[in-house]
Amino acid sequence: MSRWMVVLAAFVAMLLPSAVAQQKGKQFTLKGKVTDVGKDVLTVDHGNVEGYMGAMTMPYKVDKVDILKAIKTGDQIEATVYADDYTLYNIKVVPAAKAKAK
Ligand SMILES: [Cu+2]
Repeated sequence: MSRWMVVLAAFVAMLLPSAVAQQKGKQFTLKGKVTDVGKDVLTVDHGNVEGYMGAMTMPYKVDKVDILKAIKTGDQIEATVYADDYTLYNIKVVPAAKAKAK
């Protein structure tokens, strides 16, 4: 590898993370029931997200993979989502009693 290539590679490596962390779109609150807990994906049967998407069951990435250890199928969750991002942020498990009372 030439010296120029090394410099170029270092430059590209520096740019990549900022390119991946694109600007977030509009923020919404998603509420739903977990239908599957994957290794780094959570499948959620979510209700209508006003102004974003209708009710459906779909997989989402999560902001922190560790949270998946605390979540199980059937859990009622609430999370923040951003338009066209398909990632759940600040996931909160809603206690069953509270979810039922609603
Ligand atoms: Cu959806």
